[in-house]
Amino acid sequence: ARTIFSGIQPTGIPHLGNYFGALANWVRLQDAAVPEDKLFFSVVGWHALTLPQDPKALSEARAAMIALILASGVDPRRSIVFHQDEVQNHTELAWILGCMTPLGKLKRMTTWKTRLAVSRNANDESEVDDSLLNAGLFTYPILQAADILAYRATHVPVGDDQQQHLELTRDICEIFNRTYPKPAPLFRLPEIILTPSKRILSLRDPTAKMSKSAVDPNSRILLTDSYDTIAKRIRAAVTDSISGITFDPVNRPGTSNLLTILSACTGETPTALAGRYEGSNHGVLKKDVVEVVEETLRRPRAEFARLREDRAFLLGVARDGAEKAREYSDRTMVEVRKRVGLN
Ligand code: AQP
Repeated sequence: ARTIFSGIQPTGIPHLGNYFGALANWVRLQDAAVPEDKLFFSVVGWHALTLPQDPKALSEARAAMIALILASGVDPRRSIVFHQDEVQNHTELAWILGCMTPLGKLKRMTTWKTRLAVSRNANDESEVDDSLLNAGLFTYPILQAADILAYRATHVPVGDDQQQHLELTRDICEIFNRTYPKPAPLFRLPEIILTPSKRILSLRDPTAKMSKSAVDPNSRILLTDSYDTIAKRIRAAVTDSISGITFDPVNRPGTSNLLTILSACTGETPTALAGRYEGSNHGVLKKDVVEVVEETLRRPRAEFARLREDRAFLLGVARDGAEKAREYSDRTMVEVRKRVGLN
């Protein structure tokens, strides 16, 4: 049997990238699961705190995320949907794992190196602006490892941007098992399930990924966007002035991104789609992208509108989810405490 764990940050309404990269993929895994499999899908509030958040906005996004996960098709009768920050085992395990994680491994994380680079003084590279960095930004890959290992997950679906963190989780898992091997290794080495869909890029700057926290709202399409908003944002998407349509992510990132979106919505490969639009133009391509995106989002959008009115139901799902998550992770923690000598 498989135990699947994945999470999403409550940093805003999910966009097309989160939908294809995470939510829709979770539904696919849920549909393919056998009754013995266990699926944990978590809203990872503690991770959101690594960057400054407005408390009111965070609280709203956190509550909405449960509804959005369900609206995407995750079924709380088959999957355990919960708030990470309601299960204290994650932070306790993160501390224990942190005490056995070599510093060098954390320093090698690309996410950290990128943060560090941004905070460096342009004139003097050795100077770092500390106000842009915090300890949480450095150590959150350990919390991620704890999220996964608390459930002794066997499979973790992630986007390629998360692959390095998953490798670290596997390293930490091996370190724990090696340090406390008796009576038998506690953790199973989690396998990475790379999301099959390609990275969706910003509609305004196709060299960056589509992101919840990018400043320009026109750079993304949200799960809750109306048909008119979808049409406006796709029509304004940055492409290029080359005639005809080809799939060429290096030289034509904007055009290729539209093909990637079309591909994610239809299941056809971007190259096959490019062949179909070869003699066409951006206007025609964009028109079709608008229609397939609308078709894709119509149901989740309507479901979200319906679910958000049912506060009692949503609170019940989160409460039951946290209870079950606690029950499973408690079993791991009893064993962890015993092994490290804190029982
Ligand atoms: N543009 C993207 N294309 C494909 N997949 C994406 N994911 C994120 N952006 C894209 C995938 O969504 C999952 C959940 O992401 P997250 O909310 O935990 O954090 P994130 O990756 O940092 O997403 P955002 O939208 O960029 O949020 P902010 O702006 O708050 O940092 C992950 O599996 C990720 O791969």
